[in-house]
Amino acid sequence: MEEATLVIVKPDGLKKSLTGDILSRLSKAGLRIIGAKVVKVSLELAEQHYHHLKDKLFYKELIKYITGQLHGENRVLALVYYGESAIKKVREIAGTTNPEEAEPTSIRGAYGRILTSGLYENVIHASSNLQEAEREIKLWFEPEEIVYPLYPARITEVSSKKKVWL
Ligand code: IDP
Ligand code: MG
Repeated sequence: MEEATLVIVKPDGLKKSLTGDILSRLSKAGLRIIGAKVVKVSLELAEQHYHHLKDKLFYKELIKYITGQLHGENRVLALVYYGESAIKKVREIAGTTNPEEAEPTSIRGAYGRILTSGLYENVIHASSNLQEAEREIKLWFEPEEIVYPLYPARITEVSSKKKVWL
């Protein structure tokens, strides 16, 4: 089945200049990139993204991680990949959650580590199932930022302030 998945290159990936290598590893899956942007992660976005982990002991540290407070780098690269079995293919290339248990040839196995706080610093995020992918893609991207009619969307009139170039 053709499906979409969200990938986030986390702040450690950017800090260590791993973006190029990560993208070329992911390109081996033969998927299409249908959305991509650099995002400054707000506390609100971080909390929504990781809401299912809010009871975990590592949650506070995880929020600091994704908002860049651990790396002095509040920037992530968010991407949407689309194609046959995209979720599984990307998870395989990413490696398992714990970087010490991940295949050494996977992204997390090659570049991840466990911090002294116990947090898994594992370089990228990848959606783990269809439902999660849809929720996450809708959280991180507006319909117009994706060059493919992925999920139903509607036109709405909004009157709000917008920043424009001088
Ligand atoms: P995933 O990123 O492989 O889908 P999740 O369970 O969704 O794993 O956890 C989100 C993130 O929280 C992980 O990528 C990792 O950075 C961190 N994390 C998850 N489980 C643990 C743990 O047991 N100890 C420390 N950090 C963890
Ligand atoms: Mg997850």
